[in-house]
This record gives sequence, C-alpha cells and structure tokens, in this order.
Amino acid sequence: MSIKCGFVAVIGKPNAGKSSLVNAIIGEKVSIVSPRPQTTRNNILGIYNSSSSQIIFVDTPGINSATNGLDKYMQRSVKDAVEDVSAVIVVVDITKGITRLERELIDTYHQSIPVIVALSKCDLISSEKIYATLLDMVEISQKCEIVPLSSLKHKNVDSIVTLVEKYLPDMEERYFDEDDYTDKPIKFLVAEIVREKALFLLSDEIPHGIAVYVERYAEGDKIDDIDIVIICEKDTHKAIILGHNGSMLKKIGHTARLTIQKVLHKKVNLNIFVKVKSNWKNNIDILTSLGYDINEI
Ligand SMILES: Nc1nc2c(ncn2[C@@H]2O[C@H](COP(=O)(O)OP(=O)(O)OP(=O)(O)O)[C@@H](O)[C@H]2O)c(=O)[nH]1
Ligand SMILES: [Mg+2]
Repeated sequence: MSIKCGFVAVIGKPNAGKSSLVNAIIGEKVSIVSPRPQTTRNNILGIYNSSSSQIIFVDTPGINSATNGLDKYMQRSVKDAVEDVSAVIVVVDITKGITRLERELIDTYHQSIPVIVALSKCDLISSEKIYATLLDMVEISQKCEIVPLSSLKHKNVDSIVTLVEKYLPDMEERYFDEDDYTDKPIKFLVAEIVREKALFLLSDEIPHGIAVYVERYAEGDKIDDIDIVIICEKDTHKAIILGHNGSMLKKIGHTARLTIQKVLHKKVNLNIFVKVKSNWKNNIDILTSLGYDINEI
C-alpha cells in the first residue's frame, strides 16, 4: 500500500510562530519557543505520522539579514529547507499584519511550489480584525490557501495537515520510523530546552549571545546525569547568567529540569557550567562543534 509522504518547509519572519505551529501539529515539543526573535537556530524536523501519511515539517530560523557566522548559517538553513519540498508554509503573525517581505516571500515561492499561508496568533485579535486581514490578502488568496489559526489554543491547526497531504507524493514507504517525531537526538533537545529557559529568564542582549551543549550524558536506570555547558561572550555576561550566589543559574537549571523530565518521561540531574568564549559566533570550530554544521559561511 502506498503512503502520502514528503517534506514541507515552515518559514517566516522571526517570532512569527513557526516553531509553535510545528509543535502543535506534532503534539510534542520538537522545537523550543520563546517571546524573543531568532529562537530557532537550525532546521529541525517535526515528523507527523498517520496511518496513511508521513509529513516531515522543516522548522527553520526566522528570515533576517545576516551579520555574523551564526546568522549566515541560519539564513543558509532557510534556503536549504525550501529545496526539494512538496510545499512551503509561510507563517505570518496576524497581530503584525502582512508585511512587504512576507508578500515577496509568498510571490517568490508560489512560482515553483504550492504555498500555504498560516496566519498565526489569531487568538490574540478579534474576528473583525482577522476578516480585515483576509480582505487585505484577496490577491494572495487567488494563488494560495490561507489558514487563520492559533497554535496556542490548537485552533485550525489540523487543517494544515489536511491541506498539505494533498500535495505529497505517493511513496512505497516512510522516510522515518512511524514512532519518530524528530530527527534530533536527545542531547540536542536537552541543550535546546536549557537555552529556551535562558531565553525566558535572561534579559537584554545576553540570550542571543549564548549557546548551549551537552558535554556528558550518563544514562541511568532511574535517573540520567547530564553535564551541560552554556557558552557566553563576556565575563560580565557570565556573572549575569550565574546571578547573585548562583541564583539565576539555579533558576535556569530548575525550570529546564522540569521540562526535560516531562519530555523524556524520566528523572534527570543537570549540572550546568558557564564558559566565556568571545566571538564564538564567528568561530567555525566552535559553531561546528555546537552542531551548526558549516562548510562555508
Ligand atoms: N497567543 C499566541 N501566541 C503564540 C502563538 N504562536 C506562537 N505564539 C508566541 O509567539 C512567540 C514566538 O513563537 P515561536 O514559535 O518561538 O516563533 P518562531 O517563528 O519559531 O520564532 P523564531 O524561532 O525566533 O524565528 C512565543 O512567545 C509564542 O508563545 C499563538 O497561536 N497564540
Ligand atoms: Mg522558532
């Protein structure tokens, strides 16, 4: 029996709600989410499985101008994501209205691939405003489907699956195991969850200057013991991440542990270390060791 199977890229401006949408569709925490732009740094697959289909959603970093090595890597990731996909979902934050950049994106991709426009965060505005935005998009509605939705309230999220399925080719078998919901290893998810908590708890420019990786992961019968490193750019940043008597780091560790335990369905012990590596965003060795695989930036 053949099965509908294929890749779909989820693209859009930073903070548009791309990762939230992928998580809502998959029903698992595939990708971290935060109120800060540029939360997602690399392409992350969210794998949707049903008896008749497998849709591989590629969550991508927000589209932005690149200023350093990491930014360039992020923008390359978006370009890679839209190659060889069956459809593209452009996520537009309805509270911001549709911008020129988003209209251009839709126009560009529509020439070669089916485009679905997901209007995110509809729970935050009135139905009159949603209607006004739709009126403003009449021209777009003639070339692609538009889905107003809320990932937070899980409204209309399943329509995306139904729409996407019709663009997928028939395949003999699935690309991934039926039980898989992401391509990323546990170590990546664990490090990302620590970064998510840091994004929430730290203010100003610090969150964008940090990277997180797992240095040691010891699996136990009842509890996993994990060493995690947070890299930051300056000594002053390290002091803020540690907080008074280590209070901030404790808070990051505590909230991260609770989420990680929920995701893994297992107890974990986190040991978090903070290291300063100035200019790491332009250091190819560090970027590569962090998993931001870069051949040329
Ligand atoms: N109220 C509401 N908030 C949402 C919804 N979807 C996303 N958000 C919020 O919008 C913010 C950004 O969401 P993300 O999913 O991280 O956005 P993103 O497009 O992946 O952002 P980047 O990875 O930075 O490009 C977070 O604070 C989310 O909680 C929604 O449907 N309703
Ligand atoms: Mg994201």
